[in-house]
Amino acid sequence: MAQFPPSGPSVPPIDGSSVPSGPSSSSTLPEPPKATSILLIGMAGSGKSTFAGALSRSATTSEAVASKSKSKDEETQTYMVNLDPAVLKTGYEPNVDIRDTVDYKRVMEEYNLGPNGGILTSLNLFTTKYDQVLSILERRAQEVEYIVHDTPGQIEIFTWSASGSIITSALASSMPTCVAYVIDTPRTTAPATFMSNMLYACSIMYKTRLPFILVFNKTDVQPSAFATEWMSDFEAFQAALNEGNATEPSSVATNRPGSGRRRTGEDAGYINSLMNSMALVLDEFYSNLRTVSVSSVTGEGLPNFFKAVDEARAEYLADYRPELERLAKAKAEARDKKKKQELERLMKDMKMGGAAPSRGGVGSTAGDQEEDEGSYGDRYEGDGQIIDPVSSKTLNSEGTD
Ligand SMILES: Nc1nc2c(ncn2[C@@H]2O[C@H](COP(=O)(O)OP(=O)(O)OP(=O)(O)O)[C@@H](O)[C@H]2O)c(=O)[nH]1
Ligand SMILES: [Mg+2]
Repeated sequence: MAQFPPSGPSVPPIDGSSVPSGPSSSSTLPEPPKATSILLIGMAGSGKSTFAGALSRSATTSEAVASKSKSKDEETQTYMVNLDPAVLKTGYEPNVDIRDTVDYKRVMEEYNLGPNGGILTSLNLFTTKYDQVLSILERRAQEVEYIVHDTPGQIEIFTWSASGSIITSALASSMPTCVAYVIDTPRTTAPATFMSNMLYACSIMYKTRLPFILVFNKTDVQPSAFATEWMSDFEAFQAALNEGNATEPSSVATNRPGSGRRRTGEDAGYINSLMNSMALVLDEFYSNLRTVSVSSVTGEGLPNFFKAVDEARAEYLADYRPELERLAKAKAEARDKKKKQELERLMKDMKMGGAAPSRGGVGSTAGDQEEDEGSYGDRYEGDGQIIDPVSSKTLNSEGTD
Protein backbone atom coordinates (compact mmCIF):
# COMPACT_ATOMS: atom_id res chain seq x y z
CA MET A 1 0.00 0.00 0.00
CA ALA A 2 1.30 3.41 -0.89
CA GLN A 3 2.56 5.71 1.78
CA PHE A 4 0.68 8.92 2.52
CA PRO A 5 1.56 11.70 1.95
CA PRO A 6 2.46 10.42 -1.49
CA SER A 7 5.06 13.06 -2.33
CA GLY A 8 8.51 11.59 -1.92
CA PRO A 9 9.67 8.74 0.27
CA SER A 10 8.57 8.53 3.87
CA VAL A 11 11.07 10.38 6.00
CA PRO A 12 11.25 9.20 9.59
CA PRO A 13 10.85 11.94 12.19
CA ILE A 14 14.33 11.37 13.47
CA ASP A 15 17.75 12.71 12.88
CA GLY A 16 20.84 10.61 12.44
CA SER A 17 21.51 10.66 16.16
CA SER A 18 18.62 8.39 17.02
CA VAL A 19 19.65 5.80 14.46
CA PRO A 20 21.33 2.84 16.11
CA SER A 21 24.79 2.56 14.66
CA GLY A 22 26.44 -0.82 14.18
CA PRO A 23 29.61 -1.80 15.96
CA SER A 24 31.81 -1.20 12.92
CA SER A 25 31.67 1.19 10.02
CA SER A 26 29.16 -1.15 8.35
CA SER A 27 26.19 0.84 7.10
CA THR A 28 23.61 -1.93 7.23
CA LEU A 29 21.15 -2.12 10.09
CA PRO A 30 20.74 -5.33 12.08
CA GLU A 31 18.16 -7.79 10.77
CA PRO A 32 14.64 -6.65 11.70
CA PRO A 33 13.36 -8.63 14.68
CA LYS A 34 10.43 -11.01 14.56
CA ALA A 35 8.10 -8.67 16.45
CA THR A 36 6.05 -5.80 15.11
CA SER A 37 5.44 -3.00 17.53
CA ILE A 38 1.93 -1.51 17.67
CA LEU A 39 1.28 1.93 19.17
CA LEU A 40 -2.36 2.24 20.23
CA ILE A 41 -3.43 5.87 20.03
CA GLY A 42 -6.93 7.32 20.24
CA MET A 43 -9.32 9.73 21.93
CA ALA A 44 -10.11 9.29 25.62
CA GLY A 45 -12.42 6.33 26.18
CA SER A 46 -12.17 5.07 22.61
CA GLY A 47 -11.31 1.63 23.98
CA LYS A 48 -7.50 1.48 23.60
CA SER A 49 -6.91 -0.48 26.81
CA THR A 50 -9.84 -2.84 26.18
CA PHE A 51 -8.54 -3.36 22.64
CA ALA A 52 -5.03 -3.99 23.98
CA GLY A 53 -6.49 -6.62 26.32
CA ALA A 54 -8.37 -8.23 23.42
CA LEU A 55 -5.14 -8.30 21.38
CA SER A 56 -3.15 -9.90 24.16
CA ARG A 57 -5.75 -12.62 24.58
CA SER A 58 -6.40 -13.29 20.93
CA ALA A 59 -2.83 -13.16 19.60
CA THR A 60 -2.01 -16.45 21.29
CA THR A 61 -4.98 -18.17 19.73
CA SER A 62 -5.26 -16.35 16.41
CA GLU A 63 -4.88 -18.75 13.47
CA ALA A 64 -2.70 -16.33 11.57
CA VAL A 65 -0.28 -16.13 14.46
CA ALA A 66 -0.45 -19.78 15.47
CA SER A 67 0.38 -20.90 11.94
CA LYS A 68 3.53 -18.79 12.01
CA SER A 69 4.59 -20.09 15.42
CA LYS A 70 6.34 -23.34 16.10
CA SER A 71 3.62 -24.49 18.45
CA LYS A 72 0.42 -23.13 19.86
CA ASP A 73 1.73 -23.84 23.34
CA GLU A 74 4.55 -21.38 22.96
CA GLU A 75 4.65 -18.62 25.50
CA THR A 76 2.60 -15.50 24.89
CA GLN A 77 2.85 -13.93 21.45
CA THR A 78 2.24 -10.42 22.68
CA TYR A 79 4.35 -8.28 24.94
CA MET A 80 2.31 -5.58 26.63
CA VAL A 81 3.61 -2.12 27.51
CA ASN A 82 1.43 0.26 29.50
CA LEU A 83 2.35 3.92 29.02
CA ASP A 84 -0.66 5.32 30.89
CA PRO A 85 0.48 6.32 34.40
CA ALA A 86 -3.04 7.21 35.54
CA VAL A 87 -4.90 4.03 34.64
CA LEU A 88 -6.26 2.03 37.56
CA LYS A 89 -7.07 -1.24 35.80
CA THR A 90 -5.62 -2.05 32.41
CA GLY A 91 -7.65 -5.15 31.57
CA TYR A 92 -4.46 -7.03 30.62
CA GLU A 93 -1.25 -8.01 32.35
CA PRO A 94 1.41 -5.45 31.40
CA ASN A 95 4.95 -6.78 30.97
CA VAL A 96 6.35 -3.28 31.24
CA ASP A 97 4.28 -0.80 33.19
CA ILE A 98 4.99 2.92 33.56
CA ARG A 99 3.27 2.71 36.97
CA ASP A 100 6.14 0.54 38.26
CA THR A 101 8.52 3.39 37.55
CA VAL A 102 6.58 6.56 38.24
CA ASP A 103 3.96 7.30 40.86
CA TYR A 104 1.55 9.60 39.04
CA LYS A 105 -0.21 10.88 42.18
CA ARG A 106 3.08 11.71 43.89
CA VAL A 107 4.26 13.52 40.76
CA MET A 108 1.07 15.63 40.87
CA GLU A 109 1.67 16.48 44.52
CA GLU A 110 5.40 17.14 44.32
CA TYR A 111 5.26 19.25 41.19
CA ASN A 112 1.93 20.84 42.06
CA LEU A 113 0.28 19.75 38.84
CA GLY A 114 -3.20 18.99 37.59
CA PRO A 115 -4.16 15.59 36.11
CA ASN A 116 -2.90 16.28 32.58
CA GLY A 117 0.33 17.92 33.74
CA GLY A 118 0.83 14.95 36.07
CA ILE A 119 0.45 12.45 33.21
CA LEU A 120 2.77 14.48 30.98
CA THR A 121 5.46 14.83 33.65
CA SER A 122 5.20 11.13 34.53
CA LEU A 123 5.69 10.26 30.87
CA ASN A 124 8.68 12.61 30.69
CA LEU A 125 10.25 10.99 33.75
CA PHE A 126 9.65 7.55 32.30
CA THR A 127 11.21 8.60 28.98
CA THR A 128 14.49 9.41 30.73
CA LYS A 129 14.72 5.67 31.41
CA TYR A 130 13.31 4.53 28.10
CA ASP A 131 16.68 3.28 26.85
CA GLN A 132 16.47 0.53 29.47
CA VAL A 133 12.93 -0.33 28.42
CA LEU A 134 14.00 -0.37 24.79
CA SER A 135 16.82 -2.81 25.43
CA ILE A 136 14.31 -5.13 27.15
CA LEU A 137 11.91 -4.76 24.22
CA GLU A 138 14.69 -5.40 21.70
CA ARG A 139 15.46 -8.70 23.41
CA ARG A 140 11.80 -9.67 23.60
CA ALA A 141 11.27 -8.65 19.97
CA GLN A 142 13.25 -11.72 18.91
CA GLU A 143 10.71 -14.01 20.57
CA VAL A 144 7.21 -12.53 20.43
CA GLU A 145 5.02 -11.57 17.47
CA TYR A 146 3.68 -8.26 18.73
CA ILE A 147 4.71 -5.59 21.18
CA VAL A 148 1.62 -3.56 22.05
CA HIS A 149 1.92 -0.07 23.57
CA ASP A 150 -1.17 1.29 25.31
CA THR A 151 -1.00 5.10 25.52
CA PRO A 152 -2.74 7.65 27.79
CA GLY A 153 -6.26 8.76 26.90
CA GLN A 154 -5.27 12.40 26.65
CA ILE A 155 -4.20 11.93 23.09
CA GLU A 156 -2.10 15.07 22.78
CA ILE A 157 0.04 14.06 25.77
CA PHE A 158 1.50 11.25 23.74
CA THR A 159 1.26 12.59 20.21
CA TRP A 160 2.46 16.17 20.74
CA SER A 161 4.90 15.84 23.62
CA ALA A 162 8.68 15.47 23.35
CA SER A 163 8.54 12.22 25.30
CA GLY A 164 5.92 10.74 22.93
CA SER A 165 8.13 11.64 19.95
CA ILE A 166 11.23 10.17 21.60
CA ILE A 167 9.47 6.91 22.43
CA THR A 168 7.95 6.66 18.95
CA SER A 169 11.15 7.36 17.05
CA ALA A 170 13.32 5.19 19.31
CA LEU A 171 10.90 2.30 18.87
CA ALA A 172 10.61 2.80 15.11
CA SER A 173 14.41 2.86 14.83
CA SER A 174 14.66 -0.50 16.58
CA MET A 175 11.91 -2.60 15.10
CA PRO A 176 9.01 -2.57 12.62
CA THR A 177 6.44 -0.25 14.14
CA CYS A 178 2.95 0.89 13.18
CA VAL A 179 0.29 3.15 14.64
CA ALA A 180 -3.22 1.82 15.30
CA TYR A 181 -5.58 4.76 15.71
CA VAL A 182 -8.59 3.58 17.75
CA ILE A 183 -11.94 5.25 17.07
CA ASP A 184 -15.03 5.12 19.24
CA THR A 185 -17.47 4.26 16.43
CA PRO A 186 -20.75 4.97 18.30
CA ARG A 187 -19.44 8.45 19.16
CA THR A 188 -18.43 9.23 15.59
CA THR A 189 -21.82 9.14 13.94
CA ALA A 190 -22.12 12.94 13.75
CA PRO A 191 -20.39 14.28 10.60
CA ALA A 192 -18.48 16.94 12.60
CA THR A 193 -17.16 14.41 15.16
CA PHE A 194 -16.24 12.03 12.40
CA MET A 195 -14.36 14.79 10.62
CA SER A 196 -12.44 15.94 13.69
CA ASN A 197 -11.42 12.34 14.44
CA MET A 198 -10.20 11.92 10.87
CA LEU A 199 -8.25 15.18 11.02
CA TYR A 200 -6.59 14.04 14.22
CA ALA A 201 -5.72 10.68 12.67
CA CYS A 202 -4.35 12.45 9.60
CA SER A 203 -2.18 14.78 11.69
CA ILE A 204 -0.74 11.86 13.67
CA MET A 205 0.05 9.99 10.48
CA TYR A 206 1.81 13.06 9.10
CA LYS A 207 3.76 13.51 12.32
CA THR A 208 4.94 9.93 12.82
CA ARG A 209 5.14 8.95 9.12
CA LEU A 210 4.64 5.37 10.29
CA PRO A 211 2.37 2.76 8.69
CA PHE A 212 -1.11 3.54 9.92
CA ILE A 213 -4.20 1.48 10.72
CA LEU A 214 -7.57 3.03 11.45
CA VAL A 215 -9.44 0.84 13.94
CA PHE A 216 -13.19 1.38 14.21
CA ASN A 217 -13.87 -0.04 17.68
CA LYS A 218 -17.11 -0.90 19.51
CA THR A 219 -18.79 -2.23 16.37
CA ASP A 220 -20.96 -4.46 18.58
CA VAL A 221 -22.78 -1.25 19.53
CA GLN A 222 -22.59 0.62 16.22
CA PRO A 223 -21.57 -0.96 12.90
CA SER A 224 -18.93 1.04 11.06
CA ALA A 225 -20.46 0.74 7.58
CA PHE A 226 -21.47 4.41 7.61
CA ALA A 227 -17.87 5.47 8.25
CA THR A 228 -16.37 3.34 5.49
CA GLU A 229 -19.07 4.69 3.16
CA TRP A 230 -18.28 8.30 4.11
CA MET A 231 -14.61 7.62 3.49
CA SER A 232 -15.09 6.05 0.08
CA ASP A 233 -18.02 8.10 -1.22
CA PHE A 234 -17.82 11.86 -0.90
CA GLU A 235 -21.47 12.26 -1.93
CA ALA A 236 -22.64 9.97 0.87
CA PHE A 237 -20.87 12.23 3.38
CA GLN A 238 -22.43 15.27 1.73
CA ALA A 239 -25.86 13.65 1.99
CA ALA A 240 -25.31 13.12 5.74
CA LEU A 241 -24.28 16.74 6.08
CA ASN A 242 -27.24 18.06 4.14
CA GLU A 243 -29.60 15.96 6.17
CA GLY A 244 -29.34 18.21 9.23
CA ASN A 245 -27.15 19.26 12.09
CA ALA A 246 -23.49 18.33 11.51
CA THR A 247 -22.87 17.96 15.23
CA GLU A 248 -25.82 15.61 15.86
CA PRO A 249 -25.67 11.87 15.09
CA SER A 250 -26.62 11.38 11.47
CA SER A 251 -29.62 9.17 10.72
CA VAL A 252 -27.60 7.87 7.74
CA ALA A 253 -25.11 6.51 10.26
CA THR A 254 -27.48 5.28 12.91
CA ASN A 255 -30.31 4.12 10.64
CA ARG A 256 -32.74 5.97 12.86
CA PRO A 257 -34.97 8.88 11.83
CA GLY A 258 -33.15 12.24 12.02
CA SER A 259 -33.59 14.56 14.96
CA GLY A 260 -35.25 17.10 12.73
CA ARG A 261 -33.20 19.90 14.28
CA ARG A 262 -31.78 21.58 11.21
CA ARG A 263 -29.35 24.40 11.26
CA THR A 264 -30.58 27.17 9.14
CA GLY A 265 -29.22 30.08 7.17
CA GLU A 266 -25.61 31.21 7.28
CA ASP A 267 -24.68 28.89 10.15
CA ALA A 268 -25.55 25.70 8.27
CA GLY A 269 -24.00 27.06 5.07
CA TYR A 270 -20.70 27.83 6.80
CA ILE A 271 -20.43 24.48 8.61
CA ASN A 272 -21.44 22.46 5.57
CA SER A 273 -19.02 24.24 3.29
CA LEU A 274 -16.18 23.83 5.82
CA MET A 275 -16.95 20.11 6.17
CA ASN A 276 -17.15 19.67 2.41
CA SER A 277 -13.77 21.33 1.91
CA MET A 278 -12.18 19.21 4.63
CA ALA A 279 -13.71 16.03 3.23
CA LEU A 280 -12.10 16.84 -0.12
CA VAL A 281 -8.73 17.45 1.54
CA LEU A 282 -8.97 14.15 3.41
CA ASP A 283 -9.83 12.21 0.25
CA GLU A 284 -6.15 11.46 -0.41
CA PHE A 285 -5.67 10.41 3.21
CA TYR A 286 -8.61 8.01 3.02
CA SER A 287 -7.42 6.39 -0.18
CA ASN A 288 -4.12 5.37 1.42
CA LEU A 289 -5.53 4.08 4.65
CA ARG A 290 -5.90 0.60 6.11
CA THR A 291 -9.24 0.36 7.90
CA VAL A 292 -10.49 -2.40 10.17
CA SER A 293 -13.66 -2.71 12.20
CA VAL A 294 -13.47 -4.51 15.51
CA SER A 295 -15.25 -5.10 18.75
CA SER A 296 -12.84 -5.38 21.65
CA VAL A 297 -15.64 -6.93 23.70
CA THR A 298 -16.72 -9.73 21.33
CA GLY A 299 -13.38 -10.08 19.55
CA GLU A 300 -14.99 -9.63 16.15
CA GLY A 301 -12.65 -8.31 13.46
CA LEU A 302 -9.43 -9.09 15.34
CA PRO A 303 -8.05 -11.49 12.67
CA ASN A 304 -8.45 -8.65 10.14
CA PHE A 305 -6.52 -6.39 12.46
CA PHE A 306 -3.61 -8.85 12.61
CA LYS A 307 -3.64 -9.04 8.81
CA ALA A 308 -3.49 -5.24 8.67
CA VAL A 309 -0.52 -5.29 11.06
CA ASP A 310 1.28 -7.74 8.77
CA GLU A 311 0.66 -5.37 5.85
CA ALA A 312 1.88 -2.45 7.94
CA ARG A 313 5.05 -4.37 8.76
CA ALA A 314 5.65 -4.97 5.05
CA GLU A 315 5.14 -1.25 4.42
CA TYR A 316 7.60 -0.38 7.19
CA LEU A 317 10.22 -2.67 5.67
CA ALA A 318 9.63 -1.31 2.17
CA ASP A 319 9.38 2.41 2.93
CA TYR A 320 10.57 3.38 6.41
CA ARG A 321 13.52 1.06 6.87
CA PRO A 322 15.41 2.09 3.71
CA GLU A 323 15.30 5.66 4.98
CA LEU A 324 16.70 4.51 8.36
CA GLU A 325 19.36 2.60 6.46
CA ARG A 326 20.27 5.72 4.51
CA LEU A 327 20.57 7.76 7.72
CA ALA A 328 22.66 5.08 9.43
CA LYS A 329 24.94 4.91 6.39
CA ALA A 330 25.38 8.67 6.33
CA LYS A 331 26.18 8.63 10.04
CA ALA A 332 28.74 5.83 9.64
CA GLU A 333 30.38 7.61 6.71
CA ALA A 334 30.66 10.85 8.67
CA ARG A 335 32.20 8.94 11.58
CA ASP A 336 34.71 7.18 9.32
CA LYS A 337 35.65 10.46 7.68
CA LYS A 338 36.24 12.05 11.07
CA LYS A 339 38.37 9.10 12.23
CA LYS A 340 40.45 9.29 9.06
CA GLN A 341 41.07 13.00 9.60
CA GLU A 342 42.08 12.39 13.21
CA LEU A 343 44.48 9.65 12.13
CA GLU A 344 46.06 11.86 9.49
CA ARG A 345 46.54 14.61 12.05
CA LEU A 346 48.06 12.16 14.50
CA MET A 347 50.50 10.87 11.88
CA LYS A 348 51.48 14.44 11.05
CA ASP A 349 52.07 15.21 14.76
CA MET A 350 54.15 12.06 15.17
CA LYS A 351 56.33 13.03 12.24
CA MET A 352 56.85 16.49 13.69
CA GLY A 353 57.32 15.44 17.37
CA GLY A 354 59.05 12.14 16.71
CA ALA A 355 57.07 10.35 19.44
CA ALA A 356 53.68 8.81 19.85
CA PRO A 357 51.43 11.20 21.72
CA SER A 358 49.73 10.12 24.89
CA ARG A 359 46.10 10.86 25.73
CA GLY A 360 45.84 14.60 26.40
CA GLY A 361 49.44 14.98 25.23
CA VAL A 362 51.00 16.32 22.09
CA GLY A 363 48.52 14.79 19.69
CA SER A 364 45.48 15.54 21.78
CA THR A 365 43.25 18.07 20.16
CA ALA A 366 39.85 19.53 20.68
CA GLY A 367 38.72 17.14 17.97
CA ASP A 368 39.94 14.16 20.00
CA GLN A 369 38.05 15.29 23.03
CA GLU A 370 34.88 15.72 21.01
CA GLU A 371 35.29 12.24 19.61
CA ASP A 372 35.74 10.79 23.09
CA GLU A 373 32.79 12.63 24.49
CA GLY A 374 30.67 11.59 21.55
CA SER A 375 31.48 7.93 21.83
CA TYR A 376 30.87 7.79 25.60
CA GLY A 377 27.97 10.21 25.49
CA ASP A 378 25.95 7.78 23.38
CA ARG A 379 25.83 5.33 26.26
CA TYR A 380 23.58 5.39 29.28
CA GLU A 381 25.59 6.19 32.41
CA GLY A 382 22.84 5.86 35.02
CA ASP A 383 22.41 3.22 37.67
CA GLY A 384 21.05 0.79 35.10
CA GLN A 385 17.70 0.09 36.68
CA ILE A 386 14.18 1.37 36.41
CA ILE A 387 13.13 2.06 39.97
CA ASP A 388 9.73 2.42 41.53
CA PRO A 389 10.05 5.49 43.76
CA VAL A 390 7.55 4.11 46.24
CA SER A 391 8.54 0.51 46.82
CA SER A 392 12.00 0.67 45.27
CA LYS A 393 11.04 -2.27 43.07
CA THR A 394 13.27 -2.75 40.05
CA LEU A 395 12.45 -4.02 36.60
CA ASN A 396 14.39 -7.15 35.81
CA SER A 397 15.46 -8.17 32.32
CA GLU A 398 12.13 -9.87 31.82
CA GLY A 399 10.46 -6.49 32.01
CA THR A 400 8.42 -7.55 35.00
CA ASP A 401 9.04 -6.74 38.57
N1 LIG B 1 -19.47 -2.20 23.79
C1 LIG B 1 -18.16 -2.02 23.76
N2 LIG B 1 -17.56 -1.30 24.73
C2 LIG B 1 -16.24 -1.14 24.66
C3 LIG B 1 -15.44 -1.68 23.61
N3 LIG B 1 -14.17 -1.32 23.82
C4 LIG B 1 -14.14 -0.61 24.95
N4 LIG B 1 -15.39 -0.48 25.45
C5 LIG B 1 -15.77 0.25 26.67
O1 LIG B 1 -15.36 1.60 26.53
C6 LIG B 1 -14.97 2.14 27.79
C7 LIG B 1 -13.59 2.75 27.68
O2 LIG B 1 -12.68 1.73 27.40
P1 LIG B 1 -11.12 1.85 27.72
O3 LIG B 1 -10.51 0.62 27.18
O4 LIG B 1 -10.89 2.20 29.12
O5 LIG B 1 -10.78 3.09 26.79
P2 LIG B 1 -9.40 3.85 26.70
O6 LIG B 1 -9.31 4.43 25.35
O7 LIG B 1 -8.30 2.97 27.13
O8 LIG B 1 -9.63 4.99 27.77
P3 LIG B 1 -8.54 6.04 28.30
O9 LIG B 1 -7.26 5.29 28.49
O10 LIG B 1 -9.11 6.57 29.55
O11 LIG B 1 -8.47 7.05 27.22
C8 LIG B 1 -15.06 0.98 28.77
O12 LIG B 1 -16.27 1.07 29.46
C9 LIG B 1 -15.05 -0.24 27.91
O13 LIG B 1 -15.73 -1.33 28.47
C10 LIG B 1 -16.12 -2.43 22.59
O14 LIG B 1 -15.56 -2.92 21.62
N5 LIG B 1 -17.47 -2.57 22.72
MG1 LIG C 1 -6.74 3.29 28.56
